[in-house]
Amino acid sequence: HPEQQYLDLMRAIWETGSERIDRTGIGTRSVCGAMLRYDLAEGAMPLLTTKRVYWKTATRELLWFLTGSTNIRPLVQQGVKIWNEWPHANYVREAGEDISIDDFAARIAEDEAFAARWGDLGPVYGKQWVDWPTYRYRPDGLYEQGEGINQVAAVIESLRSSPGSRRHIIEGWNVAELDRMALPPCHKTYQFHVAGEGKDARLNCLLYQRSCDVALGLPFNLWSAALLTRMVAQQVDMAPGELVWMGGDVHLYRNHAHLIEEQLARAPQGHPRLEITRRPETIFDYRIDDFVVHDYAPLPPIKAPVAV
Ligand code: DHF
Ligand code: TMP
Repeated sequence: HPEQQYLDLMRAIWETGSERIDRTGIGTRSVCGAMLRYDLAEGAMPLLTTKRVYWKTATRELLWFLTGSTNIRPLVQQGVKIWNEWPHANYVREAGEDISIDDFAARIAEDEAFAARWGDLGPVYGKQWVDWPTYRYRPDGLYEQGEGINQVAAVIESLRSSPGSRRHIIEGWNVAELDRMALPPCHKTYQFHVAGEGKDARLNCLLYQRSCDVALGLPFNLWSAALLTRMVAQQVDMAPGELVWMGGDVHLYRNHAHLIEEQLARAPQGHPRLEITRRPETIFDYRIDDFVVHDYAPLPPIKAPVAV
C-alpha cells in the first residue's frame, strides 16, 4: 500500500532520529533527508487513511494561496483554523492583550480593520506564488517597485509552450523577504516535469520541503501537492504522473508520542480517489465544490497540539 511509505518514515524517525531542542522549545526527533513517491494515475491521491485527514481544509488553504492572499481572514471565515496560532501569538505579544485564540479568531472574522492590522502573515506563499516582487532600476541609480511575477501562471504557460523544459519551478523562498514572514515557507519549491509526449504526456511534480512536521504538517502537504499537480495537469491537458516528495529536516515532535504510537498500530484502509468535477477556465478559478473524494473510509482522527 502506498501509505506504508509514510508509516515507515514515521517509524524510522521515531526509532532512529536524533534528539534536539528546536525553535519551538518542544523538542523533536529528526532525520536529514527523506523521499516519498506516489503514483497519481486513476485519481489516486496520497490521502492518509490511518487517521482522518481534513482534505477540504487543506484544499481551502491551497485555493487561498492561489488567490494571493496572506491574511488569515478568508480562511477564518470558512472555518479553517490552521493558521490562527501565529497571528494570535503575535497579537498577544505585541498588543499585550490576553485574548483566547477563539476570541481572537472571532474578532478577525467580524472586524475587517482588525484583520487587516493583525491577521496578516507577511509575504508568505500566496504573495510569492502569484506576485513575487520585482525591482526596476532607474537612471539615477535608485530603484522602484516593478510588476509582480505570477509564477503559477508562468509555469502553466511554460508547460504548454515547452513541456520538455527543466525550469518549471514555483519558488516560495524569497530570501529578501524571509524576515517579514510569520513562518518562512516549509514547502518551498515545486518543480514540474513532463514525461512522455503528445497524448501520452504525464505531469510529474517534485516538492522539496525544507522542514517537515511529519505527524501534523505532512499529511496536509502531500494532499496539497498532489492536488496542485492534478489541477495543473488538467489545465495543461496532461495526465497526472507521479508526486515525488523530498524532505530536508524531517521530524516528529516529542509531544506527538500518543499520535505516533496509535497511528503506527493501524493499517491502511483502501484507496481514496479524487474527482475534479469541472474544468475551470484557469488555474485561479477552482472552487471547493469542484473536488469530490471517493472511497475515503479512514480510521478516526488523532488530535495533537501544533508547535508554535
Ligand atoms: N507548525 C508546525 N509546528 N507544524 C505544522 O504542521 C505547521 N503547519 C502549518 C503552520 N505551522 C506549522 C500550516 N499547516 C494543522 C495542519 C496543517 C497546518 C497547520 C495546522 C493542524 O493543526 N492539523 C490538525 C487539525 C486540523 C483541523 O483542525 O482542521 C490535524 O489533526 O490535522
Ligand atoms: P521552522 O520554521 O522552525 O522549520 O518551523 C516550522 C514547523 O512547521 C516545522 O515543524 C515544519 C512545520 N510545517 C510543516 O511541516 N508543513 C507546513 O506546511 C508548514 C507551514 C509548517
